[in-house]
Amino acid sequence: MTLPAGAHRRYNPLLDEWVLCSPGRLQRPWQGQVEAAPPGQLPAYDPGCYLCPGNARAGGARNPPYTATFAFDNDFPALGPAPEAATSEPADGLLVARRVSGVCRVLCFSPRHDLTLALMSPAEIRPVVDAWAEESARLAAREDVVHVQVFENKGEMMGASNPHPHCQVWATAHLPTLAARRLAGQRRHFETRGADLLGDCLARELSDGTRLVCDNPHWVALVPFWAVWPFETMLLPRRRVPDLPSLASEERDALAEILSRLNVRYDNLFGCSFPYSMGWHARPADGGEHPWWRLHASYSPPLLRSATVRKFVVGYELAAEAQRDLAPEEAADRLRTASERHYRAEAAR
Ligand code: H2U
Repeated sequence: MTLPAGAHRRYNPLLDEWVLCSPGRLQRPWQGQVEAAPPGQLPAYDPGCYLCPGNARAGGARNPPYTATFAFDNDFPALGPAPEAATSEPADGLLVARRVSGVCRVLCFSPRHDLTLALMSPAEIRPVVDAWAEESARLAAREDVVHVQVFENKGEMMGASNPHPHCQVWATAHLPTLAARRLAGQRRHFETRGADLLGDCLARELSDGTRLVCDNPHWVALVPFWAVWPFETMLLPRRRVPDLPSLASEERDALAEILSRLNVRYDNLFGCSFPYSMGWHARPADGGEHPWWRLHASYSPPLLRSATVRKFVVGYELAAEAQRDLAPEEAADRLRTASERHYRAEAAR
């Protein structure tokens, strides 16, 4: 496949949107914002942390002396039981508001305050994979839930409120905007081509190779052709599974392994604890089969040039269309050549 050498647009069939790709634009000088360097070494236990074992949380509850993962109801949930207030559905379609209901959970990955997935071994990550699956299954089984969103905000730059390794799980009675677009995109491809969209993309990427980052017998990490964030990646299972609970034991082990490798590569890219937002995308929990849906995870990291210079989603992007300066193929090449031995382990030798 020959790609245009200069500026061009790429189509994202999953979200039915375009991204403007302007390779070479990274040459421009940068005299803009430089972020503070990420915090250095943290203590293994922080008596002031709301998430460490045995500590009191902001809402007053006390964490148990947990030894692996620990999940609890968010003390400051964005959603709760459906409020009584009436919905607003005027006939003219303006000023529409609907009630929402849901459940918000917090999941700690480890009792250790100083770890991240990049610093945990695959054996330590496996309980995290199981906890993602358990939380998803339990919430998806509820009558009042049609969508379960697992996501992790890592790093101050991405708005994480606490460095203790954790993610959140929000389950809702409605299908959120982006999940609905993922559903439409996968369904459209299935109905016109008779196969699942991400399975077809995976086959193309495996034969092309230029956007692959790393893989194992069950998973592939790649930079999507239509990536928006400079070092955005997608994790795809080789078998079409619709959600986390459907993963077999060997697929969960392999997921823990590839998560470890991908996160180490990210940290090694700029020699820092790499910030990102990560989300799992599973089929709607509405009881439907959704044969078009393939489970996938997206990593959206903000860093562009170094540990302290990030990409800003502003200007043209807010006014017109997503845009990137670094070609996805170049980002994949840099992630592919990054070491899988963590720089901190290397420094300790
Ligand atoms: P973030 O770092 O992605 O913000 O996630 C931390 C979540 O933990 C956040 O949603 C919750 C916050 O509401 N939290 C509690 O539920 N209890 C606490 O004592 C502190 C933080």
